[in-house]
Amino acid sequence: MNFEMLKTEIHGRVALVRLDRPSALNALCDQLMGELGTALRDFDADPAIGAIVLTGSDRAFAAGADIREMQSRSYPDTAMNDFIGATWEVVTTIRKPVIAAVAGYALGGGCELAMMCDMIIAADTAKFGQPEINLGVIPGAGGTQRLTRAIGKSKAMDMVLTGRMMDATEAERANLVARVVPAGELVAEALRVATTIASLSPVAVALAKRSVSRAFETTLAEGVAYERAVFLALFGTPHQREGMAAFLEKRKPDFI
Ligand code: CO8
Repeated sequence: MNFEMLKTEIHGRVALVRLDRPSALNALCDQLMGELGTALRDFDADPAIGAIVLTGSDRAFAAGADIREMQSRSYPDTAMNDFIGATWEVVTTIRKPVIAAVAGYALGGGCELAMMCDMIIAADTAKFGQPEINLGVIPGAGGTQRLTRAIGKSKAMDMVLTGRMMDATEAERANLVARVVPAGELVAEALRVATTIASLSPVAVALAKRSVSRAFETTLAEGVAYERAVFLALFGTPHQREGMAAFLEKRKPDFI
């Protein structure tokens, strides 16, 4: 795939997507978001890919939506053109696991993009924040909702109302990130996690992701009923037979 603001690499069954707009700390302009949507959709449709890692540079995962591009927008235009729309939601429509590997700044839309992924692995240099309040606006790509679900009301209010940044240690303590690793090991660690996931049953992985994601959308009783239906449905797949037989035969399962 050829992009101007992204770099992509294939590592076995894992696709690595690197935001690559260094002149603006990976600010998420329309073109970059369009390219990201194309790359993610293509990898999602490719059966040779089992998981995706989304990363930025050492300095910035992404410093937010592009302020230069947004600055001249006015209310009737933004309402009529829905300028956030589908390009920003695309990550949430991907069926395969997407791991955000965050070093440096993940601010505003950058933090929101990371939170749309299925898990965040952070370098010890990562800095998360929703600084939109300093620009006279508020988060616009799910920040007030996903951050609050991730870290709770009081801390989310602290972040959203003051616009302060949170370092990697605080982010791990607050459950915003799954793990923190030294900056030099970030991409390797994310690729290791993604490679493990990509070696497992693709159907079980997709349904496990969907079931956990359900927890954010529904009641406990409905979520548990959904999980039960998925669990039972997986007994209709060859992967359940292979996984359980491999355990009993004391060998590695072959899901792919
Ligand atoms: N948009 C556009 N350009 C940016 C952005 C951005 N968000 N962030 C940095 N840049 C540019 C700078 O303008 C600068 O460009 P130039 O060299 O041409 O002047 C270059 O990147 C380097 O930035 P700095 O010189 O500022 O670097 P510093 O190391 O001094 O500071 C910071 C780094 C702290 C990250 C600083 O750049 C900063 O505060 N950036 C803005 C952070 C921010 O406010 N983000 C929130 C943006 S609003 C948002 O994300 C709303 C999301 C809504 C989603 C849906 C919308 C479509």
